[in-house]
Order: sequence, then structure tokens, then C-alpha cells
Amino acid sequence: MPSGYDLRGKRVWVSGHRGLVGSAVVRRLASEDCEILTAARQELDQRNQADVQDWFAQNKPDAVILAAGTVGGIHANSTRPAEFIHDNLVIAANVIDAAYAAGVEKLLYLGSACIYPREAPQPMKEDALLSGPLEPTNQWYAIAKIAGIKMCQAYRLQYGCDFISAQPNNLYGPGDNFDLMSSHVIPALIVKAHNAKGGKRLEIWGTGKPKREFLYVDDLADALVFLMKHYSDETQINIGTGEEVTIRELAETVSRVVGFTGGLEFDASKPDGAPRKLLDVSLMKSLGWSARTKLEDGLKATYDWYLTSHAGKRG
Ligand code: GFB
Repeated sequence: MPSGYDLRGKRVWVSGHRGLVGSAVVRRLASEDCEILTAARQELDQRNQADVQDWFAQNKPDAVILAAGTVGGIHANSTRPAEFIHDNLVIAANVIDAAYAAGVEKLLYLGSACIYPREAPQPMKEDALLSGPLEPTNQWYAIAKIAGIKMCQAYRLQYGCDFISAQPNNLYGPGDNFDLMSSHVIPALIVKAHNAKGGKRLEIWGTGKPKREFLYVDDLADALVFLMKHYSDETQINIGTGEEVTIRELAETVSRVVGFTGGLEFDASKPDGAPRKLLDVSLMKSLGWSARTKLEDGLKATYDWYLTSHAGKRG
């Protein structure tokens, strides 16, 4: 395993600490001997350049994990393209540049698997970046994420900054967004299956044929901390499980976990999005890291969190 950055005694800012990823990173960093810095949205709007610069000057982080952003599932991406491109572009530009100006020692920028072309050969290797047209439903988000990755590379090249980037596949887990109009598919199917219990039908968007790779968010947090310590290169690195399921198979597994016994109904008027997006995770494996959580176990933990956190759902 390559030796690298020592987190001990460091002030580590988890940008976006209330989100799905950021909250998992805070949980994971609790077992490292470092000081975790956070900034609530009311305290710091990361879309405001001057505020971000001031925050760095006052709080002096040694390291940054940049997980803040405007995120959502296929419907939110397709219907709010301006927010997705603007917010994610300016957050990346503000935080990465301020981190450089403040002399931050290490920064990890979080990308997304949608940076790769829609028709990229599967599984998608890191060198598939910018080799073809993007999936139209999330191209706005993808362009912003590609810009963030390119900023890390540019600041490494010109200024020698140890800024790295990594992209996970579709994430899920405790702390996810369960709002049906903006969520990703797993929380949406959990809510729908839960509400349909005792009924006959569970409505699924699209044909059920697209394939997706799902990564449990605590596995991602572990991978990010691993990369902070052991990775220092310009290549944006893939983080996934290496396994994929169809949306139909996912719906069947969610039904089993939630206890929904009715049938599935597919609404082909809703978009499928990318036909497949399986990440090639051989680079991550060669460094010594692999995902641990099986899909069904992760779904059980996520459903349990949903029942506990959304009052009145249990029972
Ligand atoms: O998770 P999801 O919204 O995003 O949808 P993407 C995955 C698949 O599940 C699509 C289907 O084929 C959806 O049509 N699906 C079925 C549903 N039922 C539902 C439902 O009730 N809700 C939702 N949301 N989907 C995202 C990007 O794409 O991938 C993000 O939009 C991000 O930008 C993320 O990059 C990783 O996998 O299609």
C-alpha cells in the first residue's frame, strides 16, 4: 500500500457534512485522530466566493473533503438543469481555489459516475473520461463534475497542489433523501414499497431494464478516507462494488426487504437514463481497497434508518 498523507492531528473540513456523503464521512473520520471541521449552510453558502475565502482564512483547515453540491435523481437532474450546473460549478471553483490560496495540504473532490460518456465501454475505466457524448438526463451535473475534476488536475499541474478526485457510482444509505421528486431510485423504491404494503402494485419509472451499480455510503466514506491517506495522483479514481443489477432486480430486492408482496408495474413514459454504468474498479483494488457491504444488507440498514428517522413509519 502506498504511504502518504497522515491525518493525525490535522484539521479536516468536511464540506457538505449534512448530506448523504458528508454525514458518512463525518462518521468515518470519528475513528481517525483528526479534528473535524464543519460549516452549516446558514453559516456558509459555498456558492459565495467571498464567504468561502473568509471561511478558509478564519478556520485554516489542513485538509478538505469536498462533498457539498446540488444532487438528485433522474427527475431532479432533468427538470432543474440550471441549478445543477450552476451550483456545482461555483462550489467547485470557490472551494478549490480558496483551498489553494489558503495553502491546504490535501483536498479530495467528489465526482460522479455520470462524468463518463453514455456509450462508454463497460465496465468504465478512468481513461473513458471525455471520450464521447454524455447521457442527456444528467449532462448538466456531469459537466460541472468534470470541471471540478479538471480543476484539481490543473491546480496540481500549475501549483503542485495535492488535490485528488474520485467518483462513486449510485450511492444509497442512512441519511439519504426520500423525497420522491428529487431522490435517487433506492430511496424512491423504499418509500413506494413501504406505502404500497398490503396493496397490489408498486410503480417503477422506465422499463426496469437499465442496469446500475449501487454503493453503500459508509463504504464510500471508508474509501474516501483511504484515498486521503494513500492516493496522490491526477487521475480521477473510480469507487464502486464492481457489481450491477437491473432496476427490475433492484425493485424485487427492495420489495423483499420492505415486505411488499404485490406486483411491479413499469411506467415506460418515464425516462430510463443511461442503459448501464458499471465502473471499472481495478485501480482502487490494486491500491488495496474493496467495498464490503452487500446490496441486500445495505438496503436493510437504509430501510431501518428510514423507519427510525421518518416519524410514525415504524410498526
Ligand atoms: O437513481 P436515478 O434517479 O438516477 O435512477 P440515474 C436510476 C434508474 O431507476 C433510472 C429508475 O432508470 C430510473 O428511471 N427508476 C425507477 C427510478 N423508478 C424510479 C423512481 O421512483 N425514482 C427514481 N429516481 N428513479 C443519476 C444522476 O442518474 O445518477 C445523478 O441523475 C447522479 O446525476 C447519479 O450522477 C449517480 O442513475 O439515472
